[in-house]
Amino acid sequence: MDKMFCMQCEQTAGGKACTDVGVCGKSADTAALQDKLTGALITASRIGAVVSDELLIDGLFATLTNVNFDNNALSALIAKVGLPHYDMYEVRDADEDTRSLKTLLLLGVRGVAAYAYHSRVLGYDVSAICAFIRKALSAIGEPEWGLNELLPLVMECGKVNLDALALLDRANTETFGTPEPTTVERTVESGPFIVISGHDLRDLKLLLEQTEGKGVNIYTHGEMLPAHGYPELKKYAHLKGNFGTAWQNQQREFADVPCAFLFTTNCLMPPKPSYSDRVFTTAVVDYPDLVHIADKNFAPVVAKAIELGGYAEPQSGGTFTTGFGHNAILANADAIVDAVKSGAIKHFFLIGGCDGAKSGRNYFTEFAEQTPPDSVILTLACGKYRFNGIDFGTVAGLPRLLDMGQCNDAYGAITVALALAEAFNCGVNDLPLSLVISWYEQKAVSILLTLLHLGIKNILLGPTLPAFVSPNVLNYLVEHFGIAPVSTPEADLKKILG
Ligand code: FSO
Ligand code: SF4
Repeated sequence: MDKMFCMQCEQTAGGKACTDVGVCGKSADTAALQDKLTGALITASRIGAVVSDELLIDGLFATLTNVNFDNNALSALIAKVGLPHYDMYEVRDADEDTRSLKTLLLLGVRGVAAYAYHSRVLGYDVSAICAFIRKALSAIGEPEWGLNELLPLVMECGKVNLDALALLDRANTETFGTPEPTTVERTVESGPFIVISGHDLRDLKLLLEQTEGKGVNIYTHGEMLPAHGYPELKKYAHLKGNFGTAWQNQQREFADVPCAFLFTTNCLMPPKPSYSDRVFTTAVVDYPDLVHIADKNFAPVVAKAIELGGYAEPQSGGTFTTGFGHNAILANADAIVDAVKSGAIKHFFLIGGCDGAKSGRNYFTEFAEQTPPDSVILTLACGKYRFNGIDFGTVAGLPRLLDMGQCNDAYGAITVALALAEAFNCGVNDLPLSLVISWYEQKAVSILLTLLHLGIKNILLGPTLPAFVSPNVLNYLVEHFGIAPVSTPEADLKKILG
């Protein structure tokens, strides 16, 4: 008998399911607790038990890939829900289309919950989003429901995720200002420093406040890179730059580095002994034996950074640029429209999504490299690290590569696409725009559902298609939306550009 069953991310074992131990490092007993937690939230939704929005969101976020590996923390969440759990094996053992749609819905609402989390901690009302999450969880527990009942809910999940992304865009800009194009240093200066990873801008702000004037520099990691574009964050002189590359390289890039690391959300990998003494977690992230900061008093992180002392000499690196959110791009809307009309810009590519460890992900580097010089590359999320070190030059006075932000900022890309469609008086699918999306975990699932809800067609998805999509569900997606797996950069570019 299988020790566990998890197929929720792109690196799932054998492209099917992790059944012994997670490729991500999740153990079978942790997987069982995550199932129990999900099952208890399903029970709560089915019987209408009072579970606060906070607990609902935290509980779902804790089950995302690379977030919570700590059995005590998961058991505490289960105890807080305090209800018997729906058996998640009912989903696994359902017919393959029901299982596929229920899994799509569950992973979709996990992604929605992650986005709602950031808005909630900034004080925004997420009750309408949570109402849908409860409806979706309840549907997952419906024994008789199949394709006809579940498909509309899967599509509705995409709509609700759009609402969640729009709310987060508002929450971030109202709290931290409108992102502006910014050059980010990759040189690490001498002296004590902290590297902060994950997506939570509020945690970064709190850390910046608590370290101001303490002689400790702050560097962002992974998905925290776009934070440098926000006026209310970049104003801190000790927010120095960005460290390392995408999440899957952390075990190599963190080894023996003389600083403290703070993880605010995914993607945490099991820390290696060479640096595990200096990794801290906060919020929904947890890992056995690491110090967890529950009260947002980051003094232990600061103390560790001072103890380690940082580098004696600066470690030189290049630069990245970020901060091309929808406001920054649309400030140039007239120039962009003119450039398209004159033929100076012939095509837009959105190449983004999550990064991951598989070698097939070189596709996204090669694809970006092979895009023609009269095209613009919009990017977002950690997949950008596959090519954001490359100088793509400029087109029509704009940088060819525009980093729109985190995966959380997918709303910005949607806003730009809709604005261009309006300017050209056409539909989004008629624009010279192609979406080439890399996926890894459940936030990407919710974004994909949002793109489908908007009727966006011909998305190229890679590096592989999700294991939880059954042949019938895939046929539906191909027939209605023209979704296709990536092939080779050469063939895909030829198909797109004709
Ligand atoms: Fe990446 Fe990880 Fe942002 Fe994900 S750091 S993979 S989709 O958690 O959330 O893009
Ligand atoms: Fe496997 Fe991904 Fe689940 Fe981890 S999250 S156990 S790698 S499918």
